[in-house]
Amino acid sequence: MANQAVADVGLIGLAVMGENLALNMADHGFKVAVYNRTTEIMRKFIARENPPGGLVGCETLKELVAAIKKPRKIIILVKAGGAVDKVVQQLFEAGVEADDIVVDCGNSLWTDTIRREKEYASRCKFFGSGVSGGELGARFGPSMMPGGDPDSWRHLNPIWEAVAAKVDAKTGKPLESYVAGKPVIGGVPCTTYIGPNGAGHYVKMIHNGIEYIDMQLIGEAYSLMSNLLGMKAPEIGKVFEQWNSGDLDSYLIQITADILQQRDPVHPEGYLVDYVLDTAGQKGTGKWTSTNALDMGIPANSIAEAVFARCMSALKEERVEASKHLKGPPLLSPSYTGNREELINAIRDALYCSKICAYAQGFQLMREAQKEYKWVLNFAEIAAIWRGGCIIRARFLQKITDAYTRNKSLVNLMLDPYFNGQIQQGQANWRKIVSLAAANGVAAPAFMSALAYYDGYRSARLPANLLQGQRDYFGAHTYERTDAPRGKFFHLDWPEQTRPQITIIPGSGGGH
Ligand code: NBP
Repeated sequence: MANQAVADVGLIGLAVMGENLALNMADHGFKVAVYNRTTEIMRKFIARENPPGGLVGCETLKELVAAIKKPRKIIILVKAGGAVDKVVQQLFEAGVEADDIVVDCGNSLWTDTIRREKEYASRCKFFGSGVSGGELGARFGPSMMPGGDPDSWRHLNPIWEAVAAKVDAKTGKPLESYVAGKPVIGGVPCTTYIGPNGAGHYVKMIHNGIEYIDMQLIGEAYSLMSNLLGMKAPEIGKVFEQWNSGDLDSYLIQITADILQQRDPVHPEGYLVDYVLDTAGQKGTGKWTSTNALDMGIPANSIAEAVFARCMSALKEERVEASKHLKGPPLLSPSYTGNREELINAIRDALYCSKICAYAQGFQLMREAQKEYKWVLNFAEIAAIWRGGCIIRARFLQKITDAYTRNKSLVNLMLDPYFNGQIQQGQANWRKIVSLAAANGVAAPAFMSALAYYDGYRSARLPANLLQGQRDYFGAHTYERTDAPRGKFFHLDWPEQTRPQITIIPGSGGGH
């Protein structure tokens, strides 16, 4: 236990993320004062793990505050929500001062971070940082998305850069974080200053929204191989293994290959995935992304579809019952009698094209949010720090980094020549897979919604003209005309008038 300020940094919350991030910091030479609300957890952690002199166990927050050198840097890794505010209040009581930097590294809602920074401004420098990579990421190198006061970032930067995952400067490929147990020096760290107040947590939320759709798309590819071709889990696992050596190379594809080839511990003759119940949980960040998309009016339909797909999966009992009554086309196994290799390639193309749309939606959200919150986000850097450490890390992210490096004002990722080219190459197969899914009654909401996004976005004219007619008919909500300047609104006296009269309405339209 410490009786003087010896630690470089403090950490509160010793669950999965906190313990591992503390060890990661200690490995990189930072002395870390650690505290957990339940003291026994801290004691056990120190007894089990303490690398020589790297950790300072603290039984109270007062002890923790006293143990850290000034200006103090204190990381909070507790359950997101009210617990963060409780801990901050307790830190004030424990002696935290106005120059101290209190960093919330949990999955906090970005608007909470904006509020907290303002609310606590006179008592500490409150800072928010997204951390992605789960347990292993926290231990060996996560992707970190810091947001807050730039001066605080100067103090945090050396720690963040040291502990973050590293990628090769030229190829963007993740590097081993530790060789022979020693942290690797060099490489480009997967962290960069994102922007003020809630920017870091916002970008982390988008990362998680993209993670939802990435996982859903992979799930649909698996389902299509299983339902259309009658393939078994390990065979599909081998396909994912192959895909992982091409453009789809990513952490999620790699773990999917492993998961599908994992034998079941209870029935070793079978495969684990076949015994896992098909109901997915969620912790809310995908829902936040989708709600934010609706709030800002951005068509992130595939991200929302991935959240709804989890909601649908959760209706297990209802689905089981409905499956007895709601008939679709007969599901033969295999129902596809064409060339199997060609179909597998088509599924790969559909996955890749859908993935481009999903990321386009995530970046479109960030583009809009920066206007709303007056941030200046660097999309090339955001894509670059997702190349390693985080759950969505992928070869693909180097392509996104390149796209935004070529054109930092790119309006939509799909318009980048590389991604546009990929969609042109893959779209016939993408359409084939969506058609086959529909014809065979296989649910593929993410593939389908991504295609709808693509077709909607590339349509110079959509049927919203009719919709505006309907809105004007029942609610006098007005419409704009193709033969008049934008912003000029018209209303027709429907249909009671024998000869409809057009009225020009000053100002904007409204209503439902
Ligand atoms: P959890 O989110 O499971 O939270 C558990 C920790 O919060 C424990 O240390 C617990 O202390 C502490 N805590 C709670 Br709950 N209420 C508290 C309170 N009122 N005062 C003080 N401490 C309190 O931990 P986690 O999974 O390590 O995640 C930490 C943060 O990182 C979360 O925001 C999470 O969303 C985010 N995150 C998690 C992952 C992941 O893979 N798990 C990945 C990325 C981000 P106790 O031991 O006394 O109960």
